[in-house]
Amino acid sequence: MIKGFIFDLDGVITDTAELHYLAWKKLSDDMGWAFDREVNEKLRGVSRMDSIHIIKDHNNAQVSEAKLMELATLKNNIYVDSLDQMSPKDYLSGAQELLTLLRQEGFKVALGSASKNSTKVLSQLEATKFFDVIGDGNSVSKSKPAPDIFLYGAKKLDLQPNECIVYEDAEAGIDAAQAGGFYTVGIGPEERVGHADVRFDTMKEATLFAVKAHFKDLF
Ligand code: B16
Ligand code: MG
Repeated sequence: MIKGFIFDLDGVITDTAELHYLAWKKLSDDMGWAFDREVNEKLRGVSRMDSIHIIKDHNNAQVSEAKLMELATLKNNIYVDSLDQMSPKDYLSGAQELLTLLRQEGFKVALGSASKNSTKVLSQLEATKFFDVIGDGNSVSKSKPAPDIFLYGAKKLDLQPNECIVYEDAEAGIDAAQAGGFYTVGIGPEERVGHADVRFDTMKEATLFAVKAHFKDLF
């Protein structure tokens, strides 16, 4: 029986990818590093420190771990400032409606994001009220594709993984949820999340009705 839902944040509830892109781009420009949207796509669902390693490697740069942490902090300051412009108009289409319906139907709901800034993002969206548990980059040390963040959410919801459906837009996110024994809904193209139990191009299509229709024996 499905009793709970666990949602990734960026790419599922809202699209912070553009703000992450602008902040990494500013840092890269200041460093004289190459960085474009293709590289940014590789950072989807990836933790901040793993992200800066990907950018450093892309540039064949030699930088100490201490300096990388300093640079990641600089990027984060730019990113966090840019979150001030977010508001409830920035839900991905369909996300707010789904969260509202899950509350009405009495499902338990957790966040399972790699971001250490999820509290601020949810607050800007006025979405905090939709979540019983906030699992994010501050909750666990091993990031996706390790299942830890979703296992943390399920445990806090007092549910088993096979009682939860995870919504994810990243390949590593679907891998993480499957490694933990969760049912999965992939948001995005086949080549990215085609390994999910069910896939939708956008959140708008990933309604409770559509998900119930797919997992009909579990409701
Ligand atoms: P922060 P998600 C991820 O969010 C983003 O997709 C990824 O680009 C970002 O690096 C990561 O959060 C960490 O974010 O720097 O705010 O801690 O998709 O896991 O919600
Ligand atoms: Mg994501």
